[in-house]
Amino acid sequence: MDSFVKMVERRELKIGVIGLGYVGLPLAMEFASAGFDVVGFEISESKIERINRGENYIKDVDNDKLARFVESGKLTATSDFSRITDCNAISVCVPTPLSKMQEPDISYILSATSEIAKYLSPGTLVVLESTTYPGTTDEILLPALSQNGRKVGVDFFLAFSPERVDPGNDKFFTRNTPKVIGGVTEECRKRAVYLYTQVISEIVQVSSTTAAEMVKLVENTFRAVNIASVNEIALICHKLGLDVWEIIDAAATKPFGFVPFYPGPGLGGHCIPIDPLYLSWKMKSLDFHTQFIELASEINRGMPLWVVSRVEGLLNKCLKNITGSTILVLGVAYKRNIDDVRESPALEVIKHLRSLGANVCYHDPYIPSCIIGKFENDETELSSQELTQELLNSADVVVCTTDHDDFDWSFILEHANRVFDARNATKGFESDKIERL
Ligand code: SAJ
Repeated sequence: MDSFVKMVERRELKIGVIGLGYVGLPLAMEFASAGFDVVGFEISESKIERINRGENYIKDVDNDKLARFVESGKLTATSDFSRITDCNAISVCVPTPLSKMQEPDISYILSATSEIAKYLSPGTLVVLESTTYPGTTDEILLPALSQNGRKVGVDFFLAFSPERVDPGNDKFFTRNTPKVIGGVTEECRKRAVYLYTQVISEIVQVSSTTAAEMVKLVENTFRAVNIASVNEIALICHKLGLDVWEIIDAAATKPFGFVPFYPGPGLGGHCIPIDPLYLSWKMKSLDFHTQFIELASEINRGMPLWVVSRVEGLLNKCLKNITGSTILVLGVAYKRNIDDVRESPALEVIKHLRSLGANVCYHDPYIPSCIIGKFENDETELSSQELTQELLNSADVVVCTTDHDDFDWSFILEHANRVFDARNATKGFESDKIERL
C-alpha cells in the first residue's frame, strides 16, 4: 500500500478510464483536474477523434477544461487497449443495457474485462462502475483477472463503485456526490478508497463488491417503484375526478415521512427502467420473484398507452377521430433539459399515435432528430419541427411529454387548439384548452 500511496501522492499513477460517456468522461476530467495523467479507452472512433481534438460532447463537462487537458496531454483517448499496460488504475464505465429479450446485456463489461485481463500490469487497481447485478464483479471480473496465477489483493486489486451521475443535475456532480466503494479484499478496498478520495469529497465504504453493487440497485429500484406508485395514483385520481398534481403538491407539504414523485408519460433513461430488471433477473436465477420490481415495470411501461388513450378521449370530446388527426408532441428527451432519448416514453407515445393513424410531428430543442420504432420493423426517423404559430395552430392536439424549461407556454397556449400535458408543464396556467395527466 505504501508504494501505491506514494504513486498517488506524486501523481505518478497513470489512470485508465474505459468508456467515455456521461459517466466515464466526467470521471476522467476529475482525475485530470486532480493532476493525474488519464487515458480514456473508447470503441467509438468519433468519440476518440472529438476528445483528441479537445471537443466536448457531454453537457455536464466544461468545454474549455477538456480542451486544456487534451492540449497539455493530461487526457488522451484511444481504442488501443494494449495501452492498459501503462495504467496503474482502471475505472470501467461501460453501458449495461437490456437485450431485446429484456435480459441483462453485460457484453460491454465482458469485452472490457477481457481487454484488461490481456494487458493488466502487476499491482493495477481495477474498479467497475457500471451498474450491474449483484455478484458481477466477483463472478465475472475476478476469475477473468485471476488468470495466469494472478492473485487478487496481491498481484492486482479489484473493487466496485457504482456511478451516481444524474445527467443535467446542476447541483450534484461527480466530485460532490458521495461514492460507495466495496473491495474484493481489504487491501483492494483501501486502495480504491485512497485513489477516489483524491477526486471525490465523500467516500462511503461497504463490506464487499456485492454490497456496493446492491446499493446502486436499491437506489434505482427505490425510484422505479415510487414512480410506478405515483403513476398508479394518477390513474386513480383520474377515475375519482381529482387533480393528481394538486394532490401530490399538497402531500409534499408534509415535512416528514413523504418524498414527492411525479407521474408522467412513462419511465425513460438508461438507468431507472433498466437497473431494477438486472436485480429481478439475478433473483430469478435464485428462484425468487421480485414482485415490486415486476409490478413497477408493468405500470411504468403502461403509461405511454395511458397518454395515448387520454389524447384519444380528448379528440373524441371534440368529435374528432385520432385517425387522420394532426398531433404535435412537445419534448422527446427522456426528461427535462437534457439531450438524451434513450428509453424515452415520448418515443413510445409517438409510435402508438402513429399506429392509430395520427399524423405526428414533434418539437424538442435538444433533440434534432430521433428514430421511432427502433429495433422494430417500421423504424422511422423524425426531425424536430420549428415551434411556430402555424405549427401550433395546425395541430388538433399538442401533447407535452417532456417539460423542458425552454418551452414558452404563454405562446404555446395562445396558438394551440388544445393541449394534453403529461408533465404538469402548464402548472400555473389556467385555460380550458388544457387537460393534464
Ligand atoms: N421520472 C418520473 N417521475 C419522477 C421522477 C422521474 O416520471 O418523479 C422519470 C423521468 O422523467 C425519467 C425517468 O423517470 O424519464 C428517470 O428519471 P431520473 O430523474 O431518475 O433520471 P436519470 O435516469 O437520468 O438519472 C438517475 C439519477 N437521477 C436522480 O437521482 C434524480 C439517479 O437515480 C442515478 O444516478 C442515475 O439515474 C443512474 O445513473 O443510475
